[in-house]
Amino acid sequence: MLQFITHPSDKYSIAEEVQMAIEGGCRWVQLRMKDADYASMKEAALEIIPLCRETDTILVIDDNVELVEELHVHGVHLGHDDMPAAEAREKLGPGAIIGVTANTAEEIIALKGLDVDYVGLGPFRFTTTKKKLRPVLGLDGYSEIVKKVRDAGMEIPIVAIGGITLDDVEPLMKTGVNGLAMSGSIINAPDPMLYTSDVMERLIGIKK
Ligand code: TZP
Ligand code: MG
Repeated sequence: MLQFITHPSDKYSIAEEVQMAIEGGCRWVQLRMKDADYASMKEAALEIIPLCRETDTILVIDDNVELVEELHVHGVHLGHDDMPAAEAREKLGPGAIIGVTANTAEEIIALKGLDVDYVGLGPFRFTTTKKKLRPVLGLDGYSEIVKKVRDAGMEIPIVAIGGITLDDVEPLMKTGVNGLAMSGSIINAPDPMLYTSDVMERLIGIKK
């Protein structure tokens, strides 16, 4: 599974980015607008909601539980400084998708018993898309963390994130992660739609 994460770009609007990712075959979008206020996030969300609905694309919003509640999108992605997952679950109800960011096995294992749907584990490598980056994990980091989490009896889907490009799809999936999240490599590709479809093709070729 591929999650496309939006990021401000000089070339495209948020809606254009999402349109290209969807046309390339991606069916999971995270609306991430780090420096935006509530109103501009809402405006972008209202533009992309129809695109997502028409194509059965899952839409989660970064940080903003209130906007998820207001617009009834599928769910929220919560970072370290955001609302605790249990509180978000209480607000959004049992049907919402809740994703949480992690950098270590211990952080994932600490989620045991909480109703969290997936973990975004990273960064894989250095990236300029996120500020205050935590230590990079590399392929070995993913293999170790996935093993520890599974040994702890947790089956929670793990999504790799951070600096991921097309050529990383196969080696990363081999570490045992369940999916990938990508932003910059898609947005900055000469043809984001084609790049997304290449990623999707490689993902589909990998039996999980
Ligand atoms: N969390 C960890 S790395 C990252 C986030 C949101 C940025 C992912 O974007 P890119 O451009 O694929 O590195
Ligand atoms: Mg956050």
